[in-house]
Amino acid sequence: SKPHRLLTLIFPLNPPRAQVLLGLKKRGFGQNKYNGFGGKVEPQESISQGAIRELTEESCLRARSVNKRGVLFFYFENDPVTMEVHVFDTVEYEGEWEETEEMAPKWFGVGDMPFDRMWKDDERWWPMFIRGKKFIGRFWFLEDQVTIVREELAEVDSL
Ligand code: 6U4
Ligand code: NA
Ligand code: NA
Repeated sequence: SKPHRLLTLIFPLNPPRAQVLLGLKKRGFGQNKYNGFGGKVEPQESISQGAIRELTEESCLRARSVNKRGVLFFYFENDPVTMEVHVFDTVEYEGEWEETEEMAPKWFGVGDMPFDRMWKDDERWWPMFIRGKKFIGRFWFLEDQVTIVREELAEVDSL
């Protein structure tokens, strides 16, 4: 079977869900892009525990609860690795956000997203995300990590 990487992606929303905290990624995969917070799920933790841990490592916020919002699969030309990214939001979190080694956080209006500085798939599923829907998507990228050559995206009732 092909290698498979399990990842998390979590978006802190302010209580009326009008704003979202994104991080400008300072290193590694997706460097110089704005994104939610997240990373690899570790063997001893659940997926939601991984999302909570990564949020704290990358933004210093501590989530008290998280909501499952979507699952995204990414395939890259000439790369056998499938990325399976579990997307969450949180409206219950504590602490003050801080810049970390990996991320420089910044609040954005949910209708005023920096899509030209984000992964290309984000503008496809973000409308579902802000309408409170759950979704499953699959995106096939060229090696340039910009061009999407095929996509499947659907709202779902449960994940
Ligand atoms: P380390 O090695 O600890 O720095 P780690 O934090 O475990 O890495 P990282 O930062 O490489 O993992 O995780 C990649 C992050 O990028 C995850 O949050 C998932 C996210 N991601 C990957 N492809 C994406 C895409 N096409 N669209 C998107 N987020 C993506 O919105
Ligand atoms: Na990360
Ligand atoms: Na990590």
